[in-house]
Amino acid sequence: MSTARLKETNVRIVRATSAFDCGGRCPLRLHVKDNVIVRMEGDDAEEPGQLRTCLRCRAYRQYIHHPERLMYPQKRTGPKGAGQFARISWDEALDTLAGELKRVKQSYGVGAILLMTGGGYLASLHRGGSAAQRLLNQFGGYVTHYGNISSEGAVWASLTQYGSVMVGNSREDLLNSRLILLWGWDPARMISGTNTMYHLIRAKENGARVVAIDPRYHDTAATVAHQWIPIRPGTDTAVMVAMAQVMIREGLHDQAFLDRYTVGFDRFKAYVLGVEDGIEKTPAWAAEISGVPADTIVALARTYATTRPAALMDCQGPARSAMGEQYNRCAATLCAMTGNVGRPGGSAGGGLMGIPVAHMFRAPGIPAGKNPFELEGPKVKATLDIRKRVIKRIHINTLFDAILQGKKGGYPSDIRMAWSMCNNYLNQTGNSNKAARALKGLEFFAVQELFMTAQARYADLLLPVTSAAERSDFMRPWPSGPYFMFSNRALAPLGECKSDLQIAGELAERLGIENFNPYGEEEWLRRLFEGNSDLKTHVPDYEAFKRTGIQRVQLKEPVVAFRKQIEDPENHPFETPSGKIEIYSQRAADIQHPLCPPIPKYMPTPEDRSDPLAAKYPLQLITPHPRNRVHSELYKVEWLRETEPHRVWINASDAAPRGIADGDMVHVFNDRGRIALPAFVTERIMPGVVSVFEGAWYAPDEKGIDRGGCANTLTRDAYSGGGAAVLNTSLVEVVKEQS
Ligand SMILES: Nc1nc2c(c(=O)[nH]1)N[C@H]1C(S)=C(S)[C@@H](COP(=O)(O)OP(=O)(O)OC[C@H]3O[C@@H](n4cnc5c(=O)[nH]c(N)nc54)[C@H](O)[C@@H]3O)O[C@H]1N2
Ligand SMILES: Nc1nc2c(c(=O)[nH]1)N[C@H]1C(S)=C(S)[C@@H](COP(=O)(O)OP(=O)(O)OC[C@H]3O[C@@H](n4cnc5c(=O)[nH]c(N)nc54)[C@H](O)[C@@H]3O)O[C@H]1N2
Ligand SMILES: [Mo]
Repeated sequence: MSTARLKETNVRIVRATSAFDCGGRCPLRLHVKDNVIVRMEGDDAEEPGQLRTCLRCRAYRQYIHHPERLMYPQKRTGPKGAGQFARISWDEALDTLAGELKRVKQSYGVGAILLMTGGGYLASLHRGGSAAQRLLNQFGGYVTHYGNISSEGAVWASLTQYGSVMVGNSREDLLNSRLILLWGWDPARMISGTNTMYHLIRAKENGARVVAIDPRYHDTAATVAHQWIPIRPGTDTAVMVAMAQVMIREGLHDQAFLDRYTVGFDRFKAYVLGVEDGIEKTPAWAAEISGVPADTIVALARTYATTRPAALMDCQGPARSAMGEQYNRCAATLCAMTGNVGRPGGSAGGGLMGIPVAHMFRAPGIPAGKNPFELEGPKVKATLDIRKRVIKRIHINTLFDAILQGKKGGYPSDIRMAWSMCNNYLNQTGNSNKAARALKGLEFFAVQELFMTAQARYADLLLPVTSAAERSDFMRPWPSGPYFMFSNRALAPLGECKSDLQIAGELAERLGIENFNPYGEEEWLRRLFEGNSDLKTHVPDYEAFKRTGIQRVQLKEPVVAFRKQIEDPENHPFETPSGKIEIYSQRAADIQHPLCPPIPKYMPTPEDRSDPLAAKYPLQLITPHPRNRVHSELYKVEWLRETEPHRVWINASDAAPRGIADGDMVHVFNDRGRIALPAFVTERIMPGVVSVFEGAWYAPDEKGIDRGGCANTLTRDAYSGGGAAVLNTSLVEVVKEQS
């Protein structure tokens, strides 16, 4: 469209992006007329380097202008969870929330106030959780959660092994690889940095061999893999340990690399060869556990050890399990055994894949070198906030158990009220039925949301918030970057929506906290920019950044994690206590936690295939991330629903004896709950395993059957030794629904 024509039609083009927790960050050009996005376009940069828009961002307009967006404050009128609400004024809403905060503080103390924040909006200024944390800090304190529901296993592993969470290479480095192992990694769906697939496809065209090791034959495997190795959930470590055994027995490992850069390989070797426990971890041993044939393991070990450089790409899905951190630690150990750490075309493993440029997660949740375990006993972690006030934290995957059990269950306090924003944890943490019970029992629950989500239905008070299109903000891409985004405000707030920051500011006035939100958006952003060394380093011209919406960072060469440590070890030790890669970790040993051994190990866990419970619930459930949503976000968008119906994946050999045909309505169940959804009978999942994408909205009917098909109705609210949420470790049974 010509500029003249645009002027005539009063269409503005706004450079923006979304703030979803979606694995990428798409530059968007929003065409706006009369406060409505009428059309959208993606990045207009030339190839290579154009950042292709994903399907979720292509549906952004449908999301922002969805008819079910919350448009005004509401209070509960029916029973808790019934979703019956009536419209109220902002004054009434804010007076109510401020009043409840004061009442609960006065009656029970601040330990009775739970703040729930999450990854709903990943940007700088308007990140809802930050405003609420700042407010409650000034109010006197609160209880909140710790542990990343997402990647705590990988964080633990990377910090233990490397003392750093920056374990990734920039994606164009894949072009230097001769072998790429997609070990529980499906970037065609979860993105892992916009353009990761582009580089993976180019790497394959460049001659790299690609092998997918996954219970599912996923989209990335279908696109680029030469070989698919199906593996039972939770058994990756066994296969990796057996690969180490093959390398050691055949002398294929890089002993010089191990001697120079690592500590503790001998301890690991003793375990692998069975010196420690009398069991040599042979391919036959691992085959029995994992379902991967022994000769496949032998061949994989030989190929991986002799094809250099090779990138073993472990990620977070398999780590979101009952001993998840062992998988990432063992992957990192194989990377060291093959000398691939710090080398172009190689990889360090560790599962996080981030590079230290323009990276959203640059500030790690846990500082390097800190013991990531609970500081005050098994269920509580205390941290000092900026004002040196101790904030008690509960592990994210036991949040609702803490509400139900309080002090008598070993938690820091009895929680009476919760205030929530940017999360849908009832839906997204383990055991949704328990979560629903917990939320019903609260004296008061306030939720700031864009939609009446599964969790929002349990609120006493609902506050409508603006979307990313109604605010300006700085945003960053997921791990691989490298670029910064300035997302320009495209729309005036829709309906009566307010930003989380504005809400916190108006609450502050009611709580007698002064000067909480002293600047307008424009000035806040300027000040944030001035105070952010990362932005200051890479963005030479603020006005140009704002105008174009993006600052790309030109890398002279691909970023390779730990390159300096490998090329110049004398001057660049690893950030571990020993200064080396810790295959044996004294810090882990000191914790003396039986589920967190100092070397990576395979250990059986509750609800794996060896659990006696498997007699009753013989199928292992995995719950990967959905292509057509961001977790539970975008769930209501019709365009996206059409792209992939919500179904349970089941192998034909499991479906047939149960009388299940493709498309049949089935129940997936265990002792925690029961969901109803259609079956997808397919060879794309291995026998004995079923898969339900996470994020569909929990919707129990009058019999308690979750008709929404929320994966977490079936999962456990527990965490591994290293703090990983065990969302991929559940046993279930599947039956055809009786009509
Ligand atoms: N479209 C979309 N993209 C997203 C998100 C989203 O919701 N939607 N969420 C984003 C977020 S917050 C995150 S943390 C990342 C998550 O990214 P990941 O954690 O990598 O994603 P998952 O989908 O959980 O799992 C990845 C793969 O692991 C496989 N898998 C599961 N269990 C096992 C196992 O035991 N062994 C092996 N070998 N494989 C296993 C699954 O089949 C899947 O193919 O994705 C991000 N990207
Ligand atoms: N079974 C299973 N469960 C999982 C996973 C899994 O692999 N399997 N993956 C886990 C992972 S990796 C993650 S990261 C979590 C994600 O867990 P959550 O962060 O709880 O997931 P979302 O569905 O993204 O919920 C974000 C909510 O924030 C709201 N929101 C968006 N923007 C704003 C805003 O600006 N202000 C406010 N107040 N609200 C906003 C959205 O409408 C949405 O309801 O899920 C975890 N749950
Ligand atoms: Mo995540």
